[in-house]
Amino acid sequence: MTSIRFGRRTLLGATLALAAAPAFARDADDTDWHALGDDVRAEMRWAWGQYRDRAFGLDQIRPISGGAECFPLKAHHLGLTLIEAMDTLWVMGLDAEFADALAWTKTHLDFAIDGEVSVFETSIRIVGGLLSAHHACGDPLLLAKARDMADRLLPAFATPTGMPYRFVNLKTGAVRDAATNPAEVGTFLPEWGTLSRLTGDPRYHDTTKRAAVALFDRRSTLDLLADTIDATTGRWLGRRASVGSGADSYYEYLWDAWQLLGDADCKRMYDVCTAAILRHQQDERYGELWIADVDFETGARVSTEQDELAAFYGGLLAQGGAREAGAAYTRSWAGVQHRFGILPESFDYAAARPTSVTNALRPELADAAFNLWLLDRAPEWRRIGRDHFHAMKRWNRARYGYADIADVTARPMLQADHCPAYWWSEQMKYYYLLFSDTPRFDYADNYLSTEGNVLRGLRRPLAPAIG
Ligand code: DMJ
Repeated sequence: MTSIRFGRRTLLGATLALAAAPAFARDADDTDWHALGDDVRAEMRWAWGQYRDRAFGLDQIRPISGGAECFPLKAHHLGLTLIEAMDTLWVMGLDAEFADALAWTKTHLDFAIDGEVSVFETSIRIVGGLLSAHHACGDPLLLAKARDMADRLLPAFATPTGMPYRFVNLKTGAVRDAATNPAEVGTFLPEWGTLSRLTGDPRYHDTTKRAAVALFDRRSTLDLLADTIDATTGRWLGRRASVGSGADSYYEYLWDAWQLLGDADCKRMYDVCTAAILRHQQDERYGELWIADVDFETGARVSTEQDELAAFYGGLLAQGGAREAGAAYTRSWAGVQHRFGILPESFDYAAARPTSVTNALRPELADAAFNLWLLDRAPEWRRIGRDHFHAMKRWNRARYGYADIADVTARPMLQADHCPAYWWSEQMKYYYLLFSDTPRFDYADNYLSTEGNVLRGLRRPLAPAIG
């Protein structure tokens, strides 16, 4: 794996950029981290109270109006927020709240609905959320529900290539949309491999591994993957290689299958893909490292725009051994955070300006900071997480919960009446784990999924509060 080296000029550029950053970015290291962890927990408890009072059992609360909206089905609620929140509530020791969510799940959760869902979204959120809640408390019904959902998603993988259709009907198994992308093809193995391990049924593991390998086998001679592919023919439909939207978690799950399941094939695939990305996509400008979009067959640069979704990638690079590049990429995004307070949904690093000014309450930079901190415990990663949390508290807090931002460049920032359910599973957990040093988590041996679901590393208290 290659890594970048910074010369004197770029270091000078980075120093000047730092000098231009607002004062709060350079706070002395006097933060009381455990008090900050308590604050995160208090915010989680407050937001959960709003959800419990106004939207309990519904998919997503509308944090400004107090209404609710469905996801991933269009016209039926599955209690998504509750499923996503469970292991976060548990790790924070919010045991009464966890018990409420568990009781609802055991009594009301029913997937036999005549409606279609995204296979990818439903797997990372619902299969993953139920498995992490099962990991927290051991209740066999949670595993049975996770398996029931996986069984309903399975028909999507019945293609000649093994790569899944994007949508499936939960009741009829009808499938739709063969034009897919790396993330929606290959973000399954950690959850489905766990399902196979816990149930003894190899189909979950084997089906999803076949899909991940089928995509890898279609890489270009440069070892790059493009952004769109036909799951039925295996033909590429696009040419753009990216680590952002539509690709991101494919690479994450190659590494994760190695980390969680010890899958050496996936580690080899991760190493091949990552070496190619570092060789062809690194772009160093103004002392910052970015990962450009390039043509997957020629390596020619096609864009200097970065999705905010790619901000997780520095943590992954570092986990996979490219520590220097991972740290540099995360610092590039932290610079954008220092400038705007909250990351814009996309950013052109050559022009140094946002290309989309919204932010869908995104967790990616906190995710990277947490993963980097797990590796070296350097305070700079905690400070990036702290600034992310403080900005969220300042700008995203609404009357009934936390809200998206419609414009990160406006002052005050404009909010939007939406709280994605991943908020309950991701940044609130990353912040808490980053600041609290909780005994409920094994900081040396753990695994968090792309949705922040903990599938390894929860430590049950000696006398469990939850039966
Ligand atoms: C989450 O659902 C997951 O992290 C996914 O992999 C992509 N990003 C969203 C949150 O932004």
